[in-house]
Amino acid sequence: MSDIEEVLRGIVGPGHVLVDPDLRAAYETDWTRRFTGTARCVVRPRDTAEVAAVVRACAAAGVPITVQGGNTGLVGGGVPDRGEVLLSLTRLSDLEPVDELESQVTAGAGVTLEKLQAHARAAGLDVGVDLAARSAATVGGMVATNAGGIRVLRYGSMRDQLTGLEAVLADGTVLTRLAGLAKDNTGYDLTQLLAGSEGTLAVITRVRLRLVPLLPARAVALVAVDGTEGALALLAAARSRLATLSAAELCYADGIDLVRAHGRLSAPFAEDYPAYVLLECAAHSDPTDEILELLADCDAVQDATVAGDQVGRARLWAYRETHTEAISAAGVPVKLDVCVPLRELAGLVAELPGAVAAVAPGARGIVFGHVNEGNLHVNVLGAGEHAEEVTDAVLRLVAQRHGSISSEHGVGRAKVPWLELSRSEAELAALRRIKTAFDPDGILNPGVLLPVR
Ligand code: 2HG
Ligand code: ZN
Repeated sequence: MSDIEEVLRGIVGPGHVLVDPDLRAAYETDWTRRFTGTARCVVRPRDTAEVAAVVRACAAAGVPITVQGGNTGLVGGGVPDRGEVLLSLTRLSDLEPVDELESQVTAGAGVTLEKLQAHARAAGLDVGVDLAARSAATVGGMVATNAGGIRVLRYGSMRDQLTGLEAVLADGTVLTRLAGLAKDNTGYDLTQLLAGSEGTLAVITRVRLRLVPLLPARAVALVAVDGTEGALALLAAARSRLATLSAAELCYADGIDLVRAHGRLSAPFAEDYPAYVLLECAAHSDPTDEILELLADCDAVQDATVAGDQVGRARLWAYRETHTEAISAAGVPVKLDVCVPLRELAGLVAELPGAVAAVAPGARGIVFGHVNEGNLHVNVLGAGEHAEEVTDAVLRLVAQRHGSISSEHGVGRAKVPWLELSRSEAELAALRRIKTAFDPDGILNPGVLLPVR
């Protein structure tokens, strides 16, 4: 038994240092099954003080750490590479009462989004971010990766909800900023710096989030359109006419076919169409009429179905939200999460199949995403040994069209070699200087976001 495991046992108790390969396994492979590595051990502290002690002990022993939340990330950022201590934060699950005066809440990093939603809703409020992995994704990981999801259109991504946090720095120092002040102009914004830093600068242990109104009346429309251009025309109409718009999602015929076969879902319409847009409106009073009027006036609409009740809404959302699980059931995909300016979207979608076929014959790309942000999830099945070439081909097309190689999932381990397509040399140098200032010995998430020095 090596020294560091003994020291960690002394900090978190023997039951929370997992060395047995069978016990480590669930932490060592990510949700997609594409990224896998070996941890020296898994350590599960229960509070900030234990996290700080773990980080201090690892720093003293020169042992690197991989930080993990709900392990729902899709770019390999939370799985170990080569024998790191895997620091799992799921036991940091304290949830403070909702601060109704400020409309904010403070939560431990390990609280799942679903638990936070239930907590906020019980107080008549809601969480601004929502995403399909809600039952397992943890708020610490969501802040660390600046998660997006299906409501970015209305409330922004995770960093926009953030009013403060607590984090452990690489030397074990605890940084606490949880007052949640609405205005606080006192120099560098460390809270925002840590959002999206993917565990490379500090370990986030608690977050303070602003909450949004709980909107009880919702209506969802699944709209058939003739392709990407039609989807964009509908989006423009929806953005200008629907004050209560809270989601605008895009999928295509091949994705719908896969989802239907996987979930045994009936066809949404009597005919098949090239593309589909899901719109959701949320308000205090029923927004159904508003949606129906828009659909009646918009030439891009080929057919549409609208649901206001909970069961009907869930039925329509399933066509979009089960893409990820249906794709994973068909194989281990190469997942690319990109965005381009909206004027480039149709051109990109049109050239994707050719670009994929040129480097990985027989592979197929399923495309879906958050159309409002020009954010496409390009999932390529059957790439086999050509995963790198597929990634390279798609990300270069995105860069040529002035887009980002990671729109909402982060860089993780998966996109590190392509970061220079989205960041200039000057920016990369600045990022490296920030990393060195926070983590001079490179013990936090080595190989994530930036290459190991
Ligand atoms: C979504 O929008 C998630 O459903 C997952 O970001 C995307 O599976 C994916 O590629
Ligand atoms: Zn997404």
